[in-house]
Amino acid sequence: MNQTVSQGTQVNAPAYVKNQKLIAWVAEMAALTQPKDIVWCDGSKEEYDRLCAQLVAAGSFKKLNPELRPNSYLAITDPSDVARVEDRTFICSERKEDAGPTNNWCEPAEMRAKLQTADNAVFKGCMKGRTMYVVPFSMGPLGSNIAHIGVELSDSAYVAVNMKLMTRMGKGVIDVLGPDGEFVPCMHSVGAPLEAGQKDTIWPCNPTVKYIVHYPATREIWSYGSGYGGNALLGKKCFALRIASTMGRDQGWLAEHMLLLGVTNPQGQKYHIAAAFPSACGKTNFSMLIPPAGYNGWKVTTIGDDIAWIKPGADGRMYAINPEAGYFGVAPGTNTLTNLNCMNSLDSDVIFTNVALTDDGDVWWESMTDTPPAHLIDWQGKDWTPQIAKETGAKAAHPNARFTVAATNNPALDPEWDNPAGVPIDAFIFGGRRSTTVPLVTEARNWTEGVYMAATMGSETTAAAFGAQGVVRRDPFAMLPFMGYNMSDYFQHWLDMGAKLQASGAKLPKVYCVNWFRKGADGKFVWPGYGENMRVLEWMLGRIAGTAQGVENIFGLSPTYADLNWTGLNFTKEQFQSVIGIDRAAWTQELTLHEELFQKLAYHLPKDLTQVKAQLEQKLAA
Ligand code: SAT
Ligand code: MN
Repeated sequence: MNQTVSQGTQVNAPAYVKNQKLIAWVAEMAALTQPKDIVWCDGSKEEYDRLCAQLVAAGSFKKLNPELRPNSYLAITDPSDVARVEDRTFICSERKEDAGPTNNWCEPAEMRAKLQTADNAVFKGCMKGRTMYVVPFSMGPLGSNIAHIGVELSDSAYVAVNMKLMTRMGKGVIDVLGPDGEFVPCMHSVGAPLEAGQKDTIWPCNPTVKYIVHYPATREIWSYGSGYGGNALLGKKCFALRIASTMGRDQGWLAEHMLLLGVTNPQGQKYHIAAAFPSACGKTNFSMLIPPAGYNGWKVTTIGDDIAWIKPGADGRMYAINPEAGYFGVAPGTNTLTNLNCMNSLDSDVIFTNVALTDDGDVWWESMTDTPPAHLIDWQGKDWTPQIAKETGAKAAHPNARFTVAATNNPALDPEWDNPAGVPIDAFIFGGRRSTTVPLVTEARNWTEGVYMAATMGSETTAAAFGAQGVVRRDPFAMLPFMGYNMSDYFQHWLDMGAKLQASGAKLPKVYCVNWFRKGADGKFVWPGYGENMRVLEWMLGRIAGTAQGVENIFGLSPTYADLNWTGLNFTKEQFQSVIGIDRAAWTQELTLHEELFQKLAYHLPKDLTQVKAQLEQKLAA
């Protein structure tokens, strides 16, 4: 073991690191976890290439065919480590009520004992035989007043290279941090120490012990046992949502599970939309939407595909940035028809995880092409042919297989995406995956009804989280797995933010509830989705501008068939009726589910929301 590390004082910090708090923390963590050495990441291309080459040499990365997919890699994980682990995710606030009924809670002292201080604490010596990477990153444009800095310590080179693509990472962040800047400490270990002479696996992780822990009071993250996605890339869900939501509550801003897009109409007017959907419900596709035939002169541009940080500006409007700098998107289902911009983003400089490998050294996943290749190596390393798939149902790619790519690869990237001031939001969209009940689009009549729509959102579960798929669960604001504090207090925070801005004379963003996923009697999606969602967007912009009409229903205001632009699409009145209609019986049932949610969230549940529910019930009964 490296002497300097075991002493816990010398951590080989480069001369440009002036922040003593950071150096002391790295020393303390090295003493706890006992890595064999420490590497401070500078974020350079040389460093990225060197770490990728190391991962290739270790067998963790396969370099893809440089002719077909330049500078790109494939990583295959342990089969036990393929998604976020919600049942192992904890919010450790002092009081259980502050984590609320939607989070796993544990007393901070008890959790610290398990992780750090008890004799058998999991972080003790957990990096033995491994390198500790010091990964400084900024969530948001460097130096933006909406941005915040984090430092992740990780014993995974996979994490270091993914963080390079997903965040602004490296020396520039250390410069902004300066001698006494604040940072969120993010501790990560795959939980697989190596004894002397022990051979490493290609995806080190701990298949049985996992902890994804947040201490909101001290703004710390501790993640153990997983190397995958949101479990391990701690800037994403752990910091940018769970810790940041708490910071937002305390400081008067919002950290949301939302994509951000710009829409420019043929007259050159530009609007900005923030849209919340649960994981794997098409946020990346929506954020890169290509307007369909008949929409000449319209342009959609991407600011972010997953997370938005939103702060009120001096003019009373809400300004949003994308705290991330890359996309960690779902591969299966992505193709040139569903998301051409995304496919073009993936031409080079990509890290793929758990997709299939073609015989000529490229990647493939379900529905990437109409005709699958005759032979593949699937994500579990087995031979795969269309025939085998037919017989056994074996998937070539894991349903939660992902690509990691820098935002700058996206041909539809919005010119303002890196603007430190952010973009002003004109509308919020909330959407779940619902085969029934919820109409294609509904406008809230006011802010409170909008908050109600978001709070009561339900969605069928997807492969993004470990566990059963396709089960409807309430997913308020698409934040259920990502809330850093009590959900009811968060509803109140949204109501308060709206009230405060409205009192200042500002015009609040409009709020919409959408559902692209209603199914017909044949079990197939009725709405074509993807680029055709532009028709719904156009209606919203018309509403914002005061030119588009709609009709009131129980729930809010929806377009009639005549209110949408159908140029270029053959979609009948009957089909439209089946995606927009409100079924009273289904809604009576739906409201009993809202009631169930409200009972669960009764502690601090805002009265405004129970009032909206009472009004809906009255309308339904009328
Ligand atoms: O949290 S992940 O980054 O693994 C993906 C998601 O759930 O959206
Ligand atoms: Mn997400």
